[in-house]
Amino acid sequence: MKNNLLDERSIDRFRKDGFLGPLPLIDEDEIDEIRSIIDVLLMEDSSKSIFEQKHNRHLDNTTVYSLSTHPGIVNRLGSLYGPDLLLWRTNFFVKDPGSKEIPWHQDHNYWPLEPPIVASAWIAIDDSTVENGCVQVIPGSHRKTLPHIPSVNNMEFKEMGDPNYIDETQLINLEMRAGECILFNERTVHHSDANTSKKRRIGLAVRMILPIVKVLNWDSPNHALIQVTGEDTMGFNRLTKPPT
Ligand SMILES: O=C(O)CCC(=O)C(=O)O
Repeated sequence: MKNNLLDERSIDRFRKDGFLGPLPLIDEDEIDEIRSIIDVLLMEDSSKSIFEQKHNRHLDNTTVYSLSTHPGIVNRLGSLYGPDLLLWRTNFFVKDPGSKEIPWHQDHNYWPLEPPIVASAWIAIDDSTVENGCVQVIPGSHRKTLPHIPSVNNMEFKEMGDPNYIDETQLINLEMRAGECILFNERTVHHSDANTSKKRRIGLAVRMILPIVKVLNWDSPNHALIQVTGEDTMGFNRLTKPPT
């Protein structure tokens, strides 16, 4: 695919299913090198809380920034959402052996975005399999809004999608080789099981928004976004520069 732009069939599939992938992004040698940098980044660091270590490292680390804004992410999302993209957040999802289940959910439920439109790219840093808790999605689930209720069974999040509205028989396991990615949107119902294997599973989730989306300041008032392509045609949000 030229310049990583999506063809019409892929665009239609994203519209129909609410996700796309796994898609190739980074080759094996390069992801091994990136992983060794990430391993160091995620090591315990007494100057940072666990939250600070795992979230928004694109703001202070050039490797995470380059990975988050790889042309295979930006151009594919550009094919779906147009040329004006702002990098809002990045999150490392680290599933060590024994890590808990992440409940079925829709991302828009948790986030301070108005209107609640956000595109996610989830990049596999380690191989991601059924055994170590790969991401699972329900195709077409993005067409409805799901009620969320308090989580049960010691899940990773405090709220989960109401099971009465989720048809788990339709789930797709998105097993990925390290260096592959998936794309999904704010309403795509997704989940991952507890990691019952002996292998770690790390993914980097990259969240891009459009200039029309205002990030409300109820959870991180000082957070700033980075314009990765096009123009910020609205000026609703605080911007900053990439790390150097
Ligand atoms: O990494 C996972 O298991 C879940 C990821 C997720 O919920 C997300 O990226 O929104």
